[in-house]
Amino acid sequence: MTQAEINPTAHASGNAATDKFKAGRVSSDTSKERANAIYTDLLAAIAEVAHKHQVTYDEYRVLKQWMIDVGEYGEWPLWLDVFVEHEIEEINYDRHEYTGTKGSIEGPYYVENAPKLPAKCEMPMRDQDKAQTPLIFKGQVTDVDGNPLSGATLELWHADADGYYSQFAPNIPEWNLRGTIVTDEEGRYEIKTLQPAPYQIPADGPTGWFIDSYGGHPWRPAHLHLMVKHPGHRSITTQLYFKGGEWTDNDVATAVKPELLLDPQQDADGNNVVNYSFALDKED
Ligand code: MBD
Ligand code: FE
Repeated sequence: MTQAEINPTAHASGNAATDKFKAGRVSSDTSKERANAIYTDLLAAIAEVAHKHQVTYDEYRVLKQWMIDVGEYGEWPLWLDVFVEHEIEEINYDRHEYTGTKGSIEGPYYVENAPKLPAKCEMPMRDQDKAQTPLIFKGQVTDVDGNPLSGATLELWHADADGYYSQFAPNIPEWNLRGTIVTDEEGRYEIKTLQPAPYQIPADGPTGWFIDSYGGHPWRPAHLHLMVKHPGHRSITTQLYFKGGEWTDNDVATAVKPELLLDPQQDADGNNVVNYSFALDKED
């Protein structure tokens, strides 16, 4: 095995995320008038910052080199989702009068169509994953009035104990720690997985150099990613964190909300057990 196969590099995970994103070609119905307003304000904001800080030619050239590097390492999905997505998520939540479960950022490592699993299930995992502290995550999907939503899907994905996501690091089974759980007649689910660990975003590429350049850190608190869907209801993309966990107060991706903190309790068998339910708003 080469070193690159043992330790996934920023280059490899970045390019995997970029390829995944490019596969679903995106579009937006933004009008020319709106595009013009956004572009004008964006350039004005850049001009203001450049003048305020009297940006030098060396600094301008370093920025240009860095942006080229981010592209070549495939790290635009990573950099944008870490530093910008939380603002977009907040804007689009605040624009509506939602009362259901809070969302959070999707991040770069979601994959559609994870295999379906029954309401009571264990996530696909290897022996090394089973050696970690088990986490039993259970609850119910309802509408905002508390009516159970049977047949709702709960897509769950998270990193292994080493901080690697299947399909974005080598030598991990394709759907490891990824699944689409279908709720039962009462909208309930009970999922056995592993207790995730704090997560360091890939730091050996241009996103890591960027963080180093201002003396920051590349850590996110331990988290579970979820997408919860039911026909006729607004889909929720969110993340759940752990109360008192490291980095919950200074997530590099600024994506923690107090409503999204879990507080699991240990049962007699040594499992961490937690109840967390989701309320879905009606579709707009
Ligand atoms: C992650 O796992 C993640 O959740 C985010 C937001 C960014 C990078 C890696
Ligand atoms: Fe993540």
